[in-house]
Amino acid sequence: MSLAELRRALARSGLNLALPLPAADYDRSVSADWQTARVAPEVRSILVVGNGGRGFWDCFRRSPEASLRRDPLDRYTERVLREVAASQDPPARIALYTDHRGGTYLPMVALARRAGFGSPGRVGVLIHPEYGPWLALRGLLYLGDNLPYAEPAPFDPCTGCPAPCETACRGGVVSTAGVDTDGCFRTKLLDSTCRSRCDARSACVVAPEHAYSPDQMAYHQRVRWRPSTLRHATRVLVKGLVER
Ligand code: B12
Ligand code: SF4
Ligand code: SF4
Repeated sequence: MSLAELRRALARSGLNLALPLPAADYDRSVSADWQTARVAPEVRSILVVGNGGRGFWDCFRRSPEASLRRDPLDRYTERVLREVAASQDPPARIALYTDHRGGTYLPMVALARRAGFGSPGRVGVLIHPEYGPWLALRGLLYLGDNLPYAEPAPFDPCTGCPAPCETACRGGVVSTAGVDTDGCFRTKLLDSTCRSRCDARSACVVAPEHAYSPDQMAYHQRVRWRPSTLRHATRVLVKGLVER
């Protein structure tokens, strides 16, 4: 399947961002457990898959997974990626952004940057030239073909920007140094508004027309309570008290 055909197949389900990375570039970015020699020795290219704007959410809302209680969006993503992977000859392997090997997640942001998804903005998340901060990284396809790769063009949206993201942030955690992720998480625990929307992200001047819908935003902003989240929450709350 050509890159254009792969993109069309993914985009039909809302995964409208897919950029290839040569296997050697991928191997330079990941830990030992994630090397292609261990994950899929025969691969030549890795397709980094994500979504920008609202389309993916709309496709998901119409899917059978939307009524599931546990991780419905991730389960929808997994089905779509598996279906596209199975249509390859030979079938491709997949990895999801939530997968870990040897206790390590994939460095999805580093891989996406290298593939050309954009640059990290002051507001923390990657800023994409067309979709601004309104994108998410969903997973990878490991493919046997050599897909065409182009070095990403330089993109620096924050230099010279008046940075309305900084003043809009409810926790005061966005600065020229980027976002203080522990401070942001602490604010989310203490301020319920940040558990349903991110005013800093919404203030970004790049591509506001692609902003997530309120229900899409609320889904992504919620805190998912798991044992690891509890440990993380305790750590950032204690750190906040010590820093006072
Ligand atoms: C674990 C995780 C978290 C944990 C981090 C806990 C911890 N410190 O270990 C928690 C639950 C707190 C979290 C929160 C968020 N996350 Co997160 N997270 C991940 C995940 C699944 C793994 C990160 C990792 O360990 N990578 C491997 C190591 C080697 O790479 P790393 O870059 O050094 O990892 C560190 C950073 O990624 C950082 N981190 C995690 N999330 C985010 C988000 C932002 C904006 C920043 C600046 C840093 C950051 O924590 C990691 C460990 O220290 C990734 C997906 C992935 N596989 O990368 C998403 C991911 C990085 N998260 C993402 C997002 C959007 C968020 C949130 C904004 C979600 C939200 N709407 O609230 C928040 C913001 C962070 C904050 N303010 O606290 C996106 C970023 C996408 C983008 N467009 O740039 C990712 C890629 C998921 C996705 N589907 O797109 N996250
Ligand atoms: S969620 Fe709240 S604290 Fe975190 S960056 Fe957005 S506005 Fe700031
Ligand atoms: S508002 Fe400006 S400074 Fe803030 S993240 Fe967007 S482009 Fe960067």
